[in-house]
Amino acid sequence: MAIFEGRFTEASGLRIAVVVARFNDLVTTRLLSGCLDCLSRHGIDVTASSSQLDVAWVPGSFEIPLVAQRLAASGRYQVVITLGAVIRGDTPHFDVVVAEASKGVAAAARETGIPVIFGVLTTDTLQQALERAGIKSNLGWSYGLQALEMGSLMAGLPG
Ligand code: INI
Repeated sequence: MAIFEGRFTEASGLRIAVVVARFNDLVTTRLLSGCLDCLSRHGIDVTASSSQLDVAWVPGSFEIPLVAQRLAASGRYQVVITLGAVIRGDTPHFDVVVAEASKGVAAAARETGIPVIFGVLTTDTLQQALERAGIKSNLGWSYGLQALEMGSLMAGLPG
């Protein structure tokens, strides 16, 4: 019997792309900072001269899937992380943006075979989003961890 599970200690060989939405950048810049802190503490070079990490900015969460798919298909990265914040209170078309972002991210992963981490916060208020982006905890850190786990897991799977 084989048991497949990702490790967090073999990150040095990974190349990672992060796609971040500028919309609600009060929240998304904090998610990015938590994510980079996690990656850095697990051995990823997150400095400006890094050849292991690239960051792509998109206007909003709606645009995340297109860019995530392009980067995943490039062959350069083993994992793509997406970061965004969609806040219901301020967004009449909340459901449309969230549905497109989530379905698009899932499709990008399936169609390329590269894990694409869904790091788009969906909350009712800006306060809730900020609480999850550093005021209480920072989910950006968790998304970084999930990326490391999936990168390692996929590398160990057959096929
Ligand atoms: N994009 C977000 O990432 N979060 C939001 O809360 C949001 N609101 O409120 O509308 C949002 N809209 C922009 C959207 O993602 C696209 O950038 C825009 O529609 C252009 O395609």
